[in-house]
Amino acid sequence: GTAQIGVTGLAVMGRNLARNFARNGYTVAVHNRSWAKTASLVEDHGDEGTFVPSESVEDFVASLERPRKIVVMVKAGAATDAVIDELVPLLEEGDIVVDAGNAHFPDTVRRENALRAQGLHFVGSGVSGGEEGALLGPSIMPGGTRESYESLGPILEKISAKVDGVPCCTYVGPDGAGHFVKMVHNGIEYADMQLIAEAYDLLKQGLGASAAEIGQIFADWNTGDLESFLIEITADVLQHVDAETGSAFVDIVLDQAEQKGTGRWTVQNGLDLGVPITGIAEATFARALSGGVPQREAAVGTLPAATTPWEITDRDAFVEDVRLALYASKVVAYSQGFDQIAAASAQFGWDIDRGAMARIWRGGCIIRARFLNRITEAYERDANLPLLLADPYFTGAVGNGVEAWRRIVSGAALHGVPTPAFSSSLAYYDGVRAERLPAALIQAQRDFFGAHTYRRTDREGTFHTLWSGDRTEQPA
Ligand code: NBP
Repeated sequence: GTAQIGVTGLAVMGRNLARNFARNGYTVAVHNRSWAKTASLVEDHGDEGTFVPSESVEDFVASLERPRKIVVMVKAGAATDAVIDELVPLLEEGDIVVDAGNAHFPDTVRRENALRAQGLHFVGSGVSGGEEGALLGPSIMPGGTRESYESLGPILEKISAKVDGVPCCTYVGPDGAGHFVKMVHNGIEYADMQLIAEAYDLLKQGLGASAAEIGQIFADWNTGDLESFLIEITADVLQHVDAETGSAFVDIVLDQAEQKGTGRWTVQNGLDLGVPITGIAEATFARALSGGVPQREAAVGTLPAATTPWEITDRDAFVEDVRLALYASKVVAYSQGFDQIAAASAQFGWDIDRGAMARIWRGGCIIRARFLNRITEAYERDANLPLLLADPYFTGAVGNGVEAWRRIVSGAALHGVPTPAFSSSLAYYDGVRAERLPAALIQAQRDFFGAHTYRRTDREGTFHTLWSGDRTEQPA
């Protein structure tokens, strides 16, 4: 075979990835379970580069030069297993299978093990950026063996997004590491979106501002520290007018947020690892609350608010407070996400470079943002940084906004504006910086009812108090 890379699964994502490879000068073998998608790709875009279409998997595999590099871009789950099962008997030692779909990382660990046992490389790769990213340059997070990255990496780097000439693709780590990092990326995306939505709600309820006015505020914010794809599209969406009714588009959209499940995976894993990713969790639950129709119907107009109207005298000062609170909450959400990556990396022996992850998220993906540079710099200063918030830059940047953050969160509570992500982020901030936490009381309670023991502040050792006896203390 002569094709340098193959793509199987030519729905929107695979089709655009295949075109991206071709436009970058690679000869691309293309295949889809049903022929129609392959035919239409070659018909509509055959002039963009060199495609080698095949109707059968056998011909597809035969059309590739060795070691073969095959990107699988089908529906995550059973479809991915079905495609792998079809491919494997046709492959030879050293061939590389890349799963670029949204696999759950434990599936990737399982598949990598199975293929490695057969002498094949399996690369679970996160790909972010949606349809447009796939075509014009996504952020790519490949896992698997380092050996496979030597030949595959340059091709993926070539088609990835570039920021300041630097590719938004790098080797992430063994087996499930790539899909894990993509999962956390999506979790952070949930948090980022929720925080933006809360900022919008605060501006709407606090100022009584219209969607278009708030859109302008977001557009202004996009010229500063908050500059990012999500802030940019928020400005755009808020200024969009519904053609049918002439109302602001956001005002006619049903207020129930859906989810495909990656936020849920992130939260489940946060629980498994015991990492407090409160921003991501609140964002995931906020979507669930919005979709809880029976509960909302039972509560609207029934639960007393006991609020007073929010009288804001200095509009500009309020807008700046919201901006600072948004930035601080956002840093908390990212700090927590990077803690989760560190914990998984330690648990699974992945040795993930967190600074490099921030670097490859600067372009191509949904959370691309100016401030990711700052995260990379923080991990360059200290690769083992225990807490992103404790990096001097972020301590300063967040510290600068703490008073504003408190004004906004307390104002939201007083005036009945729900801000689960802003509030929980501030609670996390205060919790993690507290010299002493009420966890002491919890540990004492645990010792009381379950003899779970405790340690003391004044000397080494583990102890138990005889609560139901004479209440003397014993070494445990
Ligand atoms: P879909 O997730 O809609 O999957 C459709 C593709 O899967 C078609 O090519 C279909 O073939 C193939 N397929 C299915 Br379904 N079952 C199959 C089977 N048993 N054997 C072989 N092929 C099978 O496509 P998509 O929306 O392009 O997404 C592809 C992947 O990328 C997914 O994992 C998705 O989660 C991920 N994704 C990522 C982003 C992002 O921003 N990174 C965005 C969207 C999707 P057919 O044509 O014969 O039915």
